[in-house]
Amino acid sequence: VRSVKRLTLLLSAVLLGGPPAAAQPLPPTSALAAEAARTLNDPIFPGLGQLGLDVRHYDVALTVAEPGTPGLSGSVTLTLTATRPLAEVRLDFFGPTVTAVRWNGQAVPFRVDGAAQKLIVMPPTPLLPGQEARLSAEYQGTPGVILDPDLDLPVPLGWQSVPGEGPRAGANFTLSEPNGTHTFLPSNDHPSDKATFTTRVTVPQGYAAAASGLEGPVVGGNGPQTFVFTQAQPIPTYALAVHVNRFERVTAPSVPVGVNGSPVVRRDYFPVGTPQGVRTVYARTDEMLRVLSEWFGPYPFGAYGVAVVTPRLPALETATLSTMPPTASERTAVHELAHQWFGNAVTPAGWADVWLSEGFATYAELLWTESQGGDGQAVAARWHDTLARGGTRPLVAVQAGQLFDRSAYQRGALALHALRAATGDVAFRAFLHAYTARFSGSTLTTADFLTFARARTGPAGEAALRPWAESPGLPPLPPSSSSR
Ligand code: LEU
Repeated sequence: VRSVKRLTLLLSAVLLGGPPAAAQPLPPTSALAAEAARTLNDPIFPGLGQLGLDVRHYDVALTVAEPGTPGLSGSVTLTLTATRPLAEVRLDFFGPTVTAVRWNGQAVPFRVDGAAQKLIVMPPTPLLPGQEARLSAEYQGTPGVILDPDLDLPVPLGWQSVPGEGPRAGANFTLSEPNGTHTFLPSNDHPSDKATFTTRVTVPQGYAAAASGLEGPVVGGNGPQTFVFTQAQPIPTYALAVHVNRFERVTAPSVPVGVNGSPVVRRDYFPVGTPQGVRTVYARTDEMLRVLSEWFGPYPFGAYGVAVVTPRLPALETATLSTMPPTASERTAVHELAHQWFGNAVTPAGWADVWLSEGFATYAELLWTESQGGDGQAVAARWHDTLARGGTRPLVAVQAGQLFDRSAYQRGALALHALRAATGDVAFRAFLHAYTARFSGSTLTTADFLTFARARTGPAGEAALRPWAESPGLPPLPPSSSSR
């Protein structure tokens, strides 16, 4: 499987135009460990983030002058606070050349450490806990390419460029999970530091931009136009969507499944010429929103839809606007929608806990199957079979190659199936509602999850989860939960 993935990786690099000439090959994530003393010390990605830094908001402006080519110019203003005194701010950045940095409007010294993938900024005085500062950075050129050999993913991460070909227009988009956002945006690029975003994207006439959040009025007339989006609820950095393409924006009536029944704006973006068969996969998004919000609680954001891309990459649950390859199935559509609750609203505190995203999103596939009259227990049995044949591990990942493996997905889902079998459907549903109400907008670890499960479902619920969380072997298939 590995060599097939390696080949796909090479192929997709070629299809995407390959790494830009200026990009340096990356050291493995393990080589960035020296940085760890000052970072968040994520056991999987020790180089990411800065200890004590809390980014509240990113106000991002990107200009894409030639869609389909990698170049961009950007400017971002971060609203910062700190939980410990910071004499310097060390943002993750593996992006274009930085031309200016300002601190509360005043030019300040900075340097770029390419090996550590950091933009290091020296404020006039240390940032102290309780203070707020605005850090602005301007940059221009070619984003870096993260092709991490430790990470078993068939795609270079971060800012993607797809050259035009025949009738197909050139396009750009983000595909950043887990650590690609800092190829195009100086950021505290770790899921434990969620933030809100304003994203302004300027594109040539005839193109459209799409990004996470609610769309504001388009600015500009003849010539370049600026599309503006507001993501008002905090999200992890990897979940920021930015898309540039010749798009058809297809709207549908909003669906009243938000907090207190508030309307969820519905819009999908299809590249001009997207075949009907690709669009059909999203024909039942409204019903998916209803089914999943009954299980999980109110939909956590103000909008939902998909942006379809042309390369055959993995799908990604970018916030409010999932990024979908043309090959995605209805099952994938449900999976990415479920990630809006689990991943984007309720976020794992570190990469080791990524099953809290993938296990829940995978379980949503079973819930959808049942809602359509299908046999959920048969789905669970297939997952169990896959794990029995292919091997498995405890839920907390210990290396990068495990982040998106079948244990994160199927074993994580079976842990929830076990909790449901132990508690019955009514209590399981109540648990899920309480869980999203408690952790929406914040982050948690696997230990926090087990503590919360015990508090809500008692020792029986926790006892059902423990072997899935901790046993090196494969626990038995949980029985079907009759509607108790
Ligand atoms: N989170 C994605 C998913 O929905 C996977 C990622 C590696 C692109 O499965």
